[in-house]
Amino acid sequence: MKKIEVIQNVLEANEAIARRNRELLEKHGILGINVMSGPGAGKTSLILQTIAGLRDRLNVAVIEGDVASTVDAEKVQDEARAVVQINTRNMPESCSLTAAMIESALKELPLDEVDLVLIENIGNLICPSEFALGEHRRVVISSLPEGDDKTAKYPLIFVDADVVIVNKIDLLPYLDFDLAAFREAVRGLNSEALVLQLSCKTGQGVEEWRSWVLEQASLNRSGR
Ligand SMILES: Nc1nc2c(ncn2[C@@H]2O[C@H](COP(=O)(O)OP(=O)(O)OP(=O)(O)O)[C@@H](O)[C@H]2O)c(=O)[nH]1
Ligand SMILES: [Mg+2]
Repeated sequence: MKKIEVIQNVLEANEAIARRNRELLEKHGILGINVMSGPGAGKTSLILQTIAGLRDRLNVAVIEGDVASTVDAEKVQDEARAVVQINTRNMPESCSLTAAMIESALKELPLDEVDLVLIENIGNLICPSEFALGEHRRVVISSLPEGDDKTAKYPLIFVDADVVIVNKIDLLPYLDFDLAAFREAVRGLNSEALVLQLSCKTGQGVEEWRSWVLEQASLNRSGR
């Protein structure tokens, strides 16, 4: 019982900070999107594709989460309006970003000059589903080489997603990935989620994703 109480307390404390983060974002009219996936599914690639196509319309800041290294922050630093790297290696929660980490990162960003904050979460499909960050929207990327059974193995992360992206669609001819079964499984867990098939490599489907982001930014500005 004690252990359960402790976990409950950690998550409640996280929720309180997440609410503060969200209020801060809203004060500045910023949309926050939490990008989650297993390692290597394409989070950084999607962030780069998003900035590349929306640069003229939105000022984008990026918060990069990784256990170690600044590899991803270096990839986006020339493209984003601002970038902050969080390394979770020595933190109590190393397998997910937490609201407290985002609170610290937001202090480093020029919030008055930003319309969209893209948060790249730690690459795994388990812990990030537990920790609210104060984001407005949650995106989960599943990529073809991972296999079409991720919904069955890691259902929780799909339940709260606003968008599920099936990335690396360019690899479809080479892999046994049952797209119809995957879509059906997502729908079984979360009937509201938008499912988008795309390739960050070829750009296929990326415009639809960018349109969704623009639409969400405009809904956010009008307070919805
Ligand atoms: N063929 C193909 N490769 C892709 C696509 N998107 C990303 N990749 C490649 O997949 C690898 C991982 O992509 P990243 O964007 O770094 O993935 P990530 O989710 O940020 O990875 P971590 O931060 O390590 O968890 C890179 O070699 C990318 O070039 C795609 O649509 N098609
Ligand atoms: Mg990455």
